[in-house]
Amino acid sequence: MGGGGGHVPVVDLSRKRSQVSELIVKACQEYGFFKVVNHGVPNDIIARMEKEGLDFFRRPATEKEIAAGPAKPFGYGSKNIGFNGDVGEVEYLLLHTNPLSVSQASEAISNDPSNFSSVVNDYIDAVRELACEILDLMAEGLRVPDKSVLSRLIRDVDSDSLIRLNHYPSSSSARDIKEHRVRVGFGEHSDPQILTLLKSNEVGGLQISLEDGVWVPVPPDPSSFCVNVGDLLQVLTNGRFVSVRHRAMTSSSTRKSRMSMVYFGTPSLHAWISPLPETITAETPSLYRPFTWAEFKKAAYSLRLGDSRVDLFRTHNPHYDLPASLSPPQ
Ligand code: GA4
Ligand code: GA4
Repeated sequence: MGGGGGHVPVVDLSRKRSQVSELIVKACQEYGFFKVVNHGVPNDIIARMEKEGLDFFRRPATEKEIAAGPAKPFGYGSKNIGFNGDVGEVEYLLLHTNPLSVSQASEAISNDPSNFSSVVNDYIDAVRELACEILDLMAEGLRVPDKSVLSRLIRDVDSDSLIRLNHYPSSSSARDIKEHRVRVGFGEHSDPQILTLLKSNEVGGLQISLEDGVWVPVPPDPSSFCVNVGDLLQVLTNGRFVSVRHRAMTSSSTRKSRMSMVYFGTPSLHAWISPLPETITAETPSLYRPFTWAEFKKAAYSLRLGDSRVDLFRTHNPHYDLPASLSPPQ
């Protein structure tokens, strides 16, 4: 695993299990981010998903708008992120991972909906397995006796997990390229969920933020998955793991566009989230109060993209008594 000097941690999942789990814990504590190689997700499953995404984004704007659908924030979107005025140089497809939602969304997205659903479902099944494997390794590294306590949250049949395809157009003019002019594709934020697995093509743009606010570019590498610690995992580990702030910039040096495929491992809406007992000690008492994913999600969508959400749920926070609009029904 490399660290510092502009490098990001890389974890080889084919190495000895005890070493892998240690490296993962270290990366999650220091960065909230790492790359995995030898991840076991079959290349053809990735390639087929990539093709569906590129075929879709290549279609004329008028056809893509039809795929936008009424169920905001799901379906196709362009430039607008969330509901509170955030924008970026990005177009996307956002889907719920449950098979019924996938098949319904496919009707508006593809001319061959049954093929589209089966490609997307295969991809979802493969990345969910990888996410669960990584969560089990984290639990082992944290010395949590119940090894599947984290992965169970996203294996739930009512999991609120998402899949998102982001397409970042390449710089529009020769002048942009010449002057290395970059624009914000997807602005600085942390992911609200438990764990994010991101796969991109060979075009760069992803950057992670270190604690001191320095931006570190993540070199594009089609053979790896990027793993982000989400807000819920920060809470579940009582702040030992940090949810990494990251952003995506449009490219300045190539005419090729960037596409990323992102899986957000998420519990069910009614799941209760609070620090695992093993992470609560005399020196570090529980930093967060218990809440449901539904409550956290509502808070996330009521704030701006770059706002910190976890702070609202800290036990010592003056906002502990949340406004009624953010409180769970009692
Ligand atoms: C960031 C991670 C996922 O892409 C996402 C995003 C969601 C959206 O685009 O609709 C959010 C954003 C993300 C964080 C805060 C809220 C919700 C936009 C926004 C302002 C789908 C998610 O779950 O949270
Ligand atoms: C917040 C959490 C759950 O209550 C909910 C909500 C959903 C709804 O249809 O009421 C959303 C809202 C919640 C977040 C953004 C989207 C979806 C309304 C809305 C504008 C059921 C959910 O899943 O997301």
